[in-house]
Amino acid sequence: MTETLAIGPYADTDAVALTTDFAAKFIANPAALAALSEAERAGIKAVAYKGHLPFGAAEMDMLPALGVIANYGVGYDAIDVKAASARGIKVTNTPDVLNDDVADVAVGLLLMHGRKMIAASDWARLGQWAEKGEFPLNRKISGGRAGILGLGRIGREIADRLAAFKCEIHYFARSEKETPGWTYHADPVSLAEAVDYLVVATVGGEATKGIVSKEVIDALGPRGILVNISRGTTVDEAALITALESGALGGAALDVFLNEPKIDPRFYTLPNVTVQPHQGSGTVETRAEMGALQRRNVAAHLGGKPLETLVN
Ligand code: 8YV
Repeated sequence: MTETLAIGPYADTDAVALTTDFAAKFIANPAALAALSEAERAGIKAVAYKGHLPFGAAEMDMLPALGVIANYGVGYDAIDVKAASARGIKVTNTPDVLNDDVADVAVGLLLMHGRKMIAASDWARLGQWAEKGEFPLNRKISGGRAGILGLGRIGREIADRLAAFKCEIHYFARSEKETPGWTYHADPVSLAEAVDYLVVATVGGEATKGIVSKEVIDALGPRGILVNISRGTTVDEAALITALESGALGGAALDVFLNEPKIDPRFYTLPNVTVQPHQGSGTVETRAEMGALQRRNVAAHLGGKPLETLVN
């Protein structure tokens, strides 16, 4: 009987590898656990988890032999780590391998938004270039004042990229870091006041819920651009939409939302919003590395070896 349960929407390559390496059993989401027999659940020692649906104490209690939850992703806010630790269950994630891709999407979003590249593409494709002439002038991004909220591994990659775009770099983090001439702000409001663009790169979860508050949004102001590649939960979305509708905030370029993929439909109609479908780490190359790291953690647990990227 299989010892590994793969939960979530896996790409074919990962599904094949999980099958080859562990003869994994697949279920679509945590709710599908209930459909497994008691004997099947009792045999599961490792969960390879993918997705953003909550995986908590109730799910863990259905898997009495579970020893590891190997998450496919750096963010593990969907997993109740406290509940896992209380049950002696290890949690692992996939840090570092996705830093470049997520940072690329953050900077890409800022450029797409400021330079109105989606509308400009439509202008050409739909014949307006030939009919009406030049696309309307838009907004210079290079050389602006950029704020990074959360200067972890991904935040640093974003800051490095924006520094290469000649931006002034400001940041907020829990503590001041060793940085090459960047300006530290002790709270998110003072960070937002100091910048033209605010890029949210902090972890998700309870501790950062709504850290981009109405006050932060108001401080960013009518010319401000909010970029979010972290989690939908980090932003007060109701305040964000109100500010975008009234013009209190200039614009937002977002890869993450509350209630993905059924996000608030107003994001699709507001003209000052650029939307990406949570694709930060979504390249063939990076997803292959994330899958491989997840599987190394599963293999390490099943083989009684130290886990590579342990969270708890
Ligand atoms: C997801 C992510 O893991 O790493 C993260 O924290 O948000 C993503 O890379 C990916 O969408 C698969 O669910």
